[in-house]
Amino acid sequence: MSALPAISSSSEERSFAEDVLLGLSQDPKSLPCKYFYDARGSQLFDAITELEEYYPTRTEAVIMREHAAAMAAAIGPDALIIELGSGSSIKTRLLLDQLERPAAYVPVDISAEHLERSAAAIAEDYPGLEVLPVAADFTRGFDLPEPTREARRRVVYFPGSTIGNFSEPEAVELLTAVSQMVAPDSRRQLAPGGLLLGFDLVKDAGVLERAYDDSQGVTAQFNLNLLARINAELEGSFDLEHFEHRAVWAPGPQRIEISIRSLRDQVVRAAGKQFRLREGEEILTEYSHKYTRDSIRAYTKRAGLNRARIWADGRDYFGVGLFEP
Ligand code: AVJ
Repeated sequence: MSALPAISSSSEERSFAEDVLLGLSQDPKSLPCKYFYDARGSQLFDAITELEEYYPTRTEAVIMREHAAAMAAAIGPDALIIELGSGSSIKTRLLLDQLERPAAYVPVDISAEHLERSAAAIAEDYPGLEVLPVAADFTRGFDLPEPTREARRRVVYFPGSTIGNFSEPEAVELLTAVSQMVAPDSRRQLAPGGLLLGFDLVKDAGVLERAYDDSQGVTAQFNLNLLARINAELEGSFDLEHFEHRAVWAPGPQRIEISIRSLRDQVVRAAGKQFRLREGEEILTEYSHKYTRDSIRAYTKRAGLNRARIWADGRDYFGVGLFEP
């Protein structure tokens, strides 16, 4: 067994109620974006990926379609593929289609039910591939199952620019934990492994803001759904009519900052406590950091992944890089 250590900032085993009470008691108020993904939130995110304005998902899939063969050649045969995320997307298949004799595929996802479904689908589509699902919040660390067939190296696949949800120190912590997991290991005859990482590139602020504040208001529903979830699960009293979605490009920290803004002075209840919100006050709900080739390489180098090979789409909107020790 080989563990991916937890990153310090991840909420220990704090419950939804504890995270909500903690976040709404802070100034500025905030709520962890991982709570977006209840059943309704996951449906809304799937709808977001189809939106014209939301380019990341389809752009990353184009990169995988065009370059997965080169990525697979660089990864080589008999690799153990560990995906941070359940692998329910086409991108995973585009990679698995090209890999030579992968030793096994280990999808890691916080939602056991979602994981079960997508792991079964992959196992069905790739009958010769050992699929070893791990239900875990990867920021809390997890143990790696042993594949039946010896792997030559370990490669972590982390698509979707989900790395963007982490602040710089958290991202470097996570990348460092990944770097340790894919490090060479003479006892197991493991050669140095790698990280195949999807990351969104810095671009025109208007393109970025439209991707997170679409004209149909689907992202607004996705964001405000978090309040509906608090109402449903924590006896919340949020009236969604009195809040609005905000998504703004912050050029300094190079991120989209998503928040829920109160449209009036109001007092709300959640998880048994009352909270005052002033008119205009914002509850931060998500950061989505954007990178340049230089900035993402600075992060991965700090994590001990010094070599990089980067593929991008024709508009240089999105990047996928193979980062190796
Ligand atoms: C799933 C975290 C990659 O940051 O683009 C999409 C989530 N938030 N629209 C992103 C998201 C608003 C998405 N990630």
